[in-house]
Amino acid sequence: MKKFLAVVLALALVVALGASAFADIKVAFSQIGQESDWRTANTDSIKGTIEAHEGWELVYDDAQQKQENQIKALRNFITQGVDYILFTGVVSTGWDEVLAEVNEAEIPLILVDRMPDCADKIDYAAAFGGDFVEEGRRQVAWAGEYLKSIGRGDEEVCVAIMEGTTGADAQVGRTEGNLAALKEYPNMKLVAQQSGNFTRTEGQAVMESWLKSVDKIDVLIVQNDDMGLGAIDAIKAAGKVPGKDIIIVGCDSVKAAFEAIVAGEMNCTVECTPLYGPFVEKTIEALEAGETFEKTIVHPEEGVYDCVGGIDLGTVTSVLAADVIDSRVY
Ligand code: GYE
Repeated sequence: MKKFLAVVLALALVVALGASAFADIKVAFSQIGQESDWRTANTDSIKGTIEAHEGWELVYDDAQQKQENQIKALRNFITQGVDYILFTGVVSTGWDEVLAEVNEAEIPLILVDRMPDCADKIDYAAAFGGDFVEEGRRQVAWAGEYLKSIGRGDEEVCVAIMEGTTGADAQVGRTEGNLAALKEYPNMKLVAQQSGNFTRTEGQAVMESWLKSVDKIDVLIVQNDDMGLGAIDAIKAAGKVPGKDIIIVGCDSVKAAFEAIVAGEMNCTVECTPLYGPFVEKTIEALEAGETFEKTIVHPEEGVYDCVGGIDLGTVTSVLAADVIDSRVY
């Protein structure tokens, strides 16, 4: 009897070990860091989706904004033999070699958020990211159209652009869109342009220094909401009224920005969704089922939010209502 029990137990152990060795799909995610509310929501969305999926195991790495950490993490993922790699690069250049290694290891690569500039030269299974040039265009176009709507379309206004992390796809694209759109509004004159690194603290510091060194700023374009919220603190501390003395247009559409807009301290935010979890989940399920995707970058739909209404940017502009704010999870 004892012997029989031992055999049964041993068999059960083999089955259990076998199941854990074969059932788990290891999904690795190389995340940039934790610089903003957008990033937190992005991490939560991807982590949460993978962790909740039966049979999937998450291998997560936070690179603390350092490219060398991301390169190390990717090589680690290869050594561990993960089944999928999710990747967003802190900057757009310098990934050719390590992503070629991922390709050589034949680990399906899913690009999310910020694209590497070598995307054309490497293989990837799917890609989801913001249309950053378009977001940048929308920011300036909103300000230009708003100025027209309040009778300031012919007035020379001074514009400051606070950029995201230098060299990040989101910064490069938004700056390109910002500058291209400024050409459409000759009354808007660029007087300052500097990085606030996508963080609230640096946004506040850059604004503080501008308020001392730049003669006049009428419009502040911030390439993410967090920097805008930091700038609001600096503007208030300098005795000026954010949202009135300085028109502020953000990007991301995080809940805190919605609240600032409703409070009249910010004027508009252009949406960029961080919620890639469901996209990633569907993609991996489809790849597991043997489907393949075209090599193309998918840009999820995005809107623009304000409290003004009636500004046509060729995209949906929504007036912030309580239900929109309440339903925002980030
Ligand atoms: O706008 C910013 C974040 O890459 C789209 O990174 C993302 C940007 C986002 O830190 O808040």
